[in-house]
Amino acid sequence: MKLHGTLNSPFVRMAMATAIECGLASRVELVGAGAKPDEVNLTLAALSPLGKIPILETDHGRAVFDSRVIMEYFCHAAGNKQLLPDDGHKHFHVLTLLALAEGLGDACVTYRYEDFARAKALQWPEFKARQKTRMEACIREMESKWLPDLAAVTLGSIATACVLGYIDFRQLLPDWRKQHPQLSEWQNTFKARDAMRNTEPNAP
Ligand SMILES: N[C@@H](CCC(=O)N[C@@H](CS)C(=O)NCC(=O)O)C(=O)O
Repeated sequence: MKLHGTLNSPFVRMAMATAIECGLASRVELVGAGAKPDEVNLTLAALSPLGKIPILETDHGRAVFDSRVIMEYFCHAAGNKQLLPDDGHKHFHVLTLLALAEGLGDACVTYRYEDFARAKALQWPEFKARQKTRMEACIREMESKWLPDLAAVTLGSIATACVLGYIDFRQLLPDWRKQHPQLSEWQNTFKARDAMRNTEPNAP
């Protein structure tokens, strides 16, 4: 299987970390590079009209996207029932935590595009501020409501750890660790896992 993207993307990282947690690392080759928000990447566009990373090209030549579907695909391929339990209540709880982390990731990447990729004179300060407010609200909620769920290794906790790692990597919220010491401690413990150590972001 080929996973298109770069580990600098929190969405690619969570997909790759899931492959490792599922014992599929040797079957997944990471290929390609980043995707720019203002350019069509022809390789990606041939696989998905969205042209966003990650995209998984399966051994059967099919394209699977987006990150949350790829993560579920890996669990299915490995027969892993721990990362996304079948049981209805737990299943939707894990998916809700995953949606929270993915939503935080979307706000982070949107903020970064506006802040870093767009010319300063064209930036929309209210839009940037709204992304920051959303990021802060998600982190607050993760610490106040989700720590018991984060204690288990699931698709939700993997995604949360990857997105918090992205916030550090891009220095988006310099004070989040000070403001949320329990979540910070959780992330420090989680990032020592092999799946996290082997998927560190690696470029500027
Ligand atoms: N919902 C998507 C989001 C993926 C996403 O936003 N990827 C970014 C990189 S971090 C991307 O491909 N951006 C290129 C673009 O917006 O055109 C997922 O979970 O896979």
